[in-house]
Order: sequence, then C-alpha cells, then structure tokens
Amino acid sequence: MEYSNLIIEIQNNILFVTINRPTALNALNKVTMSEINHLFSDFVTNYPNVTGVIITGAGEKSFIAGADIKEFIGLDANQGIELAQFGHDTFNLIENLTIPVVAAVNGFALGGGCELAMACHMRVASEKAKFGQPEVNLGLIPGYGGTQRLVQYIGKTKALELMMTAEIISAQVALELGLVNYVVPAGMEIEKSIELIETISKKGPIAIASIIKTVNAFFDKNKNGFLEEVTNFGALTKTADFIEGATAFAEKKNGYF
Ligand code: DAK
Repeated sequence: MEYSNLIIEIQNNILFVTINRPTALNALNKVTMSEINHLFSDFVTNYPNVTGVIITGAGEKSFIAGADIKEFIGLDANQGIELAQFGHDTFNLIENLTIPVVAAVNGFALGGGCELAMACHMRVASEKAKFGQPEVNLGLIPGYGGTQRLVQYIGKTKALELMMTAEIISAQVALELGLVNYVVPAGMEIEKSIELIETISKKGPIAIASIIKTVNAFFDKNKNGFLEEVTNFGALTKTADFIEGATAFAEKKNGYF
C-alpha cells in the first residue's frame, strides 16, 4: 500500500518507518494513525525477512509532537472512546510485534508521540529529544496508553508528577528515569538503533519473539507471567534454534553469542 504520511524503506532487512508530516511536527492525525495500524497489521506475513523496525520522525525538530490537537476539537464522548480504542489497538500491534521495534527519538516526543515511543520495545534518544505527557494542558489525559505505560517504565511517583504538571523533560532526565535506553549525540540515534537490532538479529529469532511475548505477559492482567514463562520456556526446548545454539556451545562453535 502507498502511504501518504509514512515513508517506508527496507535496508539490510531492517524496516525504517519515518512519520512524515514535518510541517505539523509529525503530529498523529487520523490518516497517520490508520496508516500505522495498517503497517503493523499482518506485519510478519507481509515482511517475513525483516528482522527489526526503527521508527523516527521527519525533519530535525520532532519525533512526534503529539496527537493532532486540531482534529480533537468538537469530539463527542463516543468519538473520543472510538479514537482512544483505535490508538490502543494500533500501539498494541507495535508492542506485540515479535521482532524488535526501536523508537529513534530525534526531537519532540510529546503526548501521543511519547505514547508511541513507549509502545516500542526500546527507545534511543538524541540528546536534543524532549519527552512529556502534556495532555492536562488541553483538559485531557493521555489516551493512547500513556497512563499505563509511563507508570510501567518510570513508576507511579514520577509518572503522576509528569502527567499532572505537564512537565517536558530532557533526554538525559528520561534516561535517568528509565524511560529511554540510550541518549546519543544528535544525528546518531538511527545508527545506535541499527546497532541494537543487528545485535538482536544474530540471536535465535524464536527466542527473541518469546522474550517479547513473555515480558509483555507481566503487564497483561489476564495472564500469569510466571506461568507464561514456564510454558514458553518448555516450548523453546523443541526448537531448531535451541538445538543449534546449545550444540554450537557444546562443540565450542559460533552459535548465537
Ligand atoms: N497537533 C497539531 N499540530 C501541531 C502539533 C500537534 N500536536 N504540534 C505542533 N503542531 C503544528 C503547529 O500548530 C504548527 O503549525 P502551523 O501553525 O505552522 O500551521 C507547526 O506544527 C509547528 O509548531 P510550532 O510553530 O508550535 O513549533 P515550535 O517550535 O514553536 O513549538 C512545540 C514546538 C512542540 C513546543 C509546540 O508545537 C507545541 O507545544 N506543540 C503541541 C505539543 C502538545 O501539546 N502536544 C499534544 C499533546 S496531547 C485522544 C488520544 C490521544 C490524545 C488525545 C486525545 N483521544 C482518543 C481523544 C493525545 C493528545 C496529545 O498528544
């Protein structure tokens, strides 16, 4: 499918997604959200050889400056619920993808932008990046999973403070709070994201998929994460990846190390 607000490129089996609305600082309007949803639905079937995804924003200033505020004016409660549910469904597709997804945060990651970055498995921030959930300034709360994921990453104490004060924090503070994995010099965020994906792609892909699935179970109130771990561990012992990895170790050959 041709996308109007996403640029998609594949290089060395990594799929790069650039949110491309630089004149609106890449704000997530309905079309962009639909395109993201379309891209991540049936992703593994459509892109069987892709080993990882990197999401970034077009231009030098912004990753994503939020949901498109101009589209929210005049929404009624039902439309609000529908939009929020669609946002949740879309970001859950990213979170549950069985290959690593890294947000290369090149600038503002505010509101829905911070929420999208948090749905990714890892975040690499440029030293210029800024993070925040300033919805309260609009009389709103985060609507794309931010109230839940921010607590998961940085704990209730600071999450409540950031959401209630609408404070925008630097990349360095985001690192100290545990919101991002790395802060790198401006312009190096894609390179560092590639390095992470290349490291992961040398490991057994079935085990990587299982790590994502099992860790996500911790946050799923309908699942017992420990039980999931036992079951998923058992399932991996039958895989060719395990047999190959363990045999290579025993024979002192290069395996997944
Ligand atoms: N939406 C729409 N347009 C935006 C935008 C946004 N979030 N952020 C920036 N833009 C547009 C600006 O309107 C401006 O457009 P023109 O006026 O040139 O047409 C252009 O991008 C450049 O922005 P600025 O001129 O403002 O650039 P500055 O460098 O001066 O300032 C800034 C950068 C990031 C500090 C500023 O643009 C800003 O404060 N932006 C808004 C940040 C923000 O509050 N983001 C929204 C967070 S709330 C929901 C689900 C989710 C959400 C809400 C509801 N439901 C299901 C109902 C989530 C809400 C949010 O994300």
